[in-house]
Amino acid sequence: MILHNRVETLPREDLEALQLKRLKATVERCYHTVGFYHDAMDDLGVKPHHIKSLSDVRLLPYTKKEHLRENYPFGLFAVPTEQVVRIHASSGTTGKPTVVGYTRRDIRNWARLVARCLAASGMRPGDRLHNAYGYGLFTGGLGLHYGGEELGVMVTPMSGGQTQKQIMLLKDFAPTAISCTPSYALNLAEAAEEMGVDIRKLPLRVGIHGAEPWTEEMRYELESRLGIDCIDIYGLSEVLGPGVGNECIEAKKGLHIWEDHFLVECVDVNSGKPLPYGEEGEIVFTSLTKEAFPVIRYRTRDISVLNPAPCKCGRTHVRMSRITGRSDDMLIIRGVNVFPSQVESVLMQTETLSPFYQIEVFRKGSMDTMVVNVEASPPLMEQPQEHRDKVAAKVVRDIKDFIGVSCQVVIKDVNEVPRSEGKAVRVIDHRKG
Ligand code: DLL
Repeated sequence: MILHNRVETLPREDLEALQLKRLKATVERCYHTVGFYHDAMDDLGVKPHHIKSLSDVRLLPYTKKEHLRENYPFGLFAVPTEQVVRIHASSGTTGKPTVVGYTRRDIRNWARLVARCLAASGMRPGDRLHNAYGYGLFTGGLGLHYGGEELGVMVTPMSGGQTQKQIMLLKDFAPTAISCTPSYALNLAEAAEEMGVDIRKLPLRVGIHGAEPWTEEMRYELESRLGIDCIDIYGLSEVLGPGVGNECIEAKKGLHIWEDHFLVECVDVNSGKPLPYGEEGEIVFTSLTKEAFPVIRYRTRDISVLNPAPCKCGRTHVRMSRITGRSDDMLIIRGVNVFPSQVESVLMQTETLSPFYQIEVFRKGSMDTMVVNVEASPPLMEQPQEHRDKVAAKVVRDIKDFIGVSCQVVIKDVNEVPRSEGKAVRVIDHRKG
């Protein structure tokens, strides 16, 4: 195992003692410095001294995205803005973005955490990282950038877009690792093939992919087309940015949450009731070390399962399964809950289809219709329409069997589904006007 920090293999007892010490300090500070937390705790009649064990976190109020919006832009900062050295913000498709801040120490901790992610992904000092996450308000670009430098790797700050230039630099700079969203990795794979560049023959060894849901099937696709190990990295700007958790290359089975910096819970999406390990629910984080923007019980809306079983890599930190999706991205089609990742799974098991897809949802009268647009693979393109219709009918059946919803499947020609340069837009919901 390539370990970047001994804390990753601490016995649980010691790790939990460290968490408790940090939790008490965080709650104390939030209560006394952030009006929102002070009022929310007073409303529940809970004081910092009530936190005596880790499970007492359940006494604390939840924080939700709307609370960030209500306190826009700096209302939840726990330090004076003079101590804030960096701001990031969520893309916020509607209304105001959510703003987060970092002190100098937060930036250092963040870099160290991302360095741990890169090390867990199999990287080591001396590697070269081609960083194709977007730079700017989005945390992906700068997050991976500082983490790479912290680990001691040569970082190319490529950002997203300029796909052909990316391929040229992948050839010329000979990076051993690439970081980008899985959907952009697929876009790059396709572009390289079109340009006659075989990425599998380049020194590239590992891909660090996250910022959007993706499936095991997508991992196999990327690994075989790029000839690399593809590793899942997780995070969200409200809690840190990338680097809250990462898979280990040894197991590639769930993301180790860096529990020395975050207390993680899984709760029922509707009732908010804490769930035992192994049950699927919404992931909730409390930050344990953040200075400028600590969060208490932040409801991520990300759906997953926590697994405390020991991992073959030797890390003792709990693992979170691949995110199925966000509760707010879940489509309800005639009463059936559908995550785009479930549709992805089915499509990617159909060999004659290419992995480029987009889902549209329409409402006609009171009837919801889900249309799955997916591109044909080149061999299918050569076949008569009749053959395509047969493939489409099979996918309709498979989606009905595996997900339980009836839908329409439209098989498109190459390049008819938009290519992603960052987070893919998987769903266009025409019901939302
Ligand atoms: O996406 C941070 C990030 C950048 C993570 C680069 C990984 C790599 P936000 O823009 O705030 O931050 O979006 C956070 O993206 O709540 C999840 O819904 C989703 N997400 C992030 N990582 C994963 C992942 C960044 N590995 C939101 N799998 C989160 C599935 C992910 N979804």
